[in-house]
Amino acid sequence: MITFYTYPGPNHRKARIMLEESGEAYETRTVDITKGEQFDPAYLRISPNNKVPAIVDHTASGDVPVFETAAILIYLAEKSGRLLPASGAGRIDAIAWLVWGTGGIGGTLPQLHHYADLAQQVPGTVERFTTEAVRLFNVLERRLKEREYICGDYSIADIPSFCSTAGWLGRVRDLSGGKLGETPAIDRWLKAVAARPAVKRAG
Ligand SMILES: N[C@@H](CCC(=O)N[C@@H](CS)C(=O)NCC(=O)O)C(=O)O
Repeated sequence: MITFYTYPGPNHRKARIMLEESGEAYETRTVDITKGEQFDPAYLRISPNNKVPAIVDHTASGDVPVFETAAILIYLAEKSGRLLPASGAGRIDAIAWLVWGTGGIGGTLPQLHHYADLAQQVPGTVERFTTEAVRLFNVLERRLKEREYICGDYSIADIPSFCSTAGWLGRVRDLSGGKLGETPAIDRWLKAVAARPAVKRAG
């Protein structure tokens, strides 16, 4: 049994999709980050970076805490034997694109979200993060023109990028003022991932 510590937000969905994909049994515990529960000393022993999501796997040999979304996805893939090649070039390729999805797209879009929604605009910031978001979506479009999913077969590499792209592609296109063109490969991929039963269950 796995305990899933979370609060609704962008990273919550990524971990939840993988919990559903893995087939592992889990229970959900809310950590209300609006009330500061992420700083509770008991929670800091699970997630020392005071963020959600985190999991604790209650195994026969003891509890295994895991924090950071990318690490949670790798852990669940290894435990379940799903969505990550066991070795070789395919494995490191999936990990590289997983990190790109959490750190690249997943790192840039919340910044854009923050600056674009400020009542008082900070000169240059929206343009800077929009330019980077357009670049990242162009990288993704090029990749998906040549493959059905980011690493060929559907894998943990798709999950973070899917969550961020599904939520943000339209807004980045609007903010870019025409600099982000049509993205037919991304659009096809978004539909394919959204249609997966585990993704639907995760909500
Ligand atoms: N690098 C972390 C980021 C997680 C993150 O930013 N979580 C946010 C919610 S989506 C959070 O816990 N915020 C609470 C806080 O900053 O105190 C990951 O990928 O898991």
